[in-house]
Amino acid sequence: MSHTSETQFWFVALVGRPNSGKSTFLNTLLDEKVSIVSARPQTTQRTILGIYTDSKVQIAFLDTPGLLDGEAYLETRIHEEILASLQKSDLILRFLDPTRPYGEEEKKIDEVLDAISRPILRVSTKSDRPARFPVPHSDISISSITRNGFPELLAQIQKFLPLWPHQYDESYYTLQEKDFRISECIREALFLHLDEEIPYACYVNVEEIEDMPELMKILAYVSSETESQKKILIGRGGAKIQEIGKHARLLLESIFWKKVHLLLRVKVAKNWRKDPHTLDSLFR
Ligand SMILES: Nc1nc2c(ncn2[C@@H]2O[C@H](COP(=O)(O)OP(=O)(O)OP(=O)(O)O)[C@@H](O)[C@H]2O)c(=O)[nH]1
Ligand SMILES: [Mg+2]
Repeated sequence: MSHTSETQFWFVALVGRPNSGKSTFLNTLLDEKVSIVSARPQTTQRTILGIYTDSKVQIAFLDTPGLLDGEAYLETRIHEEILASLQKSDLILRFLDPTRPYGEEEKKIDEVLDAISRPILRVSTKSDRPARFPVPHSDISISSITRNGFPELLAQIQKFLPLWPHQYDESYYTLQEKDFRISECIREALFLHLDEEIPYACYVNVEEIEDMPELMKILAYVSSETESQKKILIGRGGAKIQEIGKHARLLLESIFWKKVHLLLRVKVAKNWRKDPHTLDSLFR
């Protein structure tokens, strides 16, 4: 850990509407799978810490959930999660997606950010694709496919960073608990293998982990809201849940660098999205 006054450190929040490419940016920058990604909006539900360190600079990125204008219980928790991360941050990277129009969601984010006085860098994302709706007043344009704009963005961030000792050992790129990481990988698999509402109607809890030097054994439950969702989750002869399990297992093996045995069981938890106890356990 570096303690010299020559080093720089800060918390930098990634904020923007769902699907604008926040999590992909973080994974690409760190070259590690810290945050799950899908083509569907609202993939990230909890703030994910990703730590970037070089010889001089350490940046603790807070990858926040996409900001949505919802009134429901789950959305309220997600909103609280975003606000807490904004409070913690010293600089905000506002992600703006030029492949979609600047809509009501963006105005809502403007309002939230106006209420939090932090410096903001406006980052136009997905520059490898045609910018059908160019971002007004963008400071920088990046692509997480080509890494175009990454060095320039880091240089711009660095101008804001105060001289400050690095807060994390340089070998750390995240501080997520093992069970959280596992449940996130399973959630990513749900997003990739199930259509429409179903991934949003499911939550995951990891029941048992037996972690040995060359093998990790995991028992996890996927809970859906209804019996009919449970049927779809399981699929014909268990085919769907096997596909989901395989995706999650491969992801976990690449993260933990060991063989993984993953047993997935499916349950129904009626109305869990309105149940304060379940939400407490997910947003603990
Ligand atoms: N072409 C292209 N696609 C991108 C880029 N960055 C992200 N994507 C795609 O955009 C989709 C959303 O990416 P995410 O990183 O999950 O977006 P997010 O902002 O974290 O979304 P939420 O977690 O829902 O708020 C995925 O399909 C990514 O592959 C990029 O630079 N170029
Ligand atoms: Mg995300």
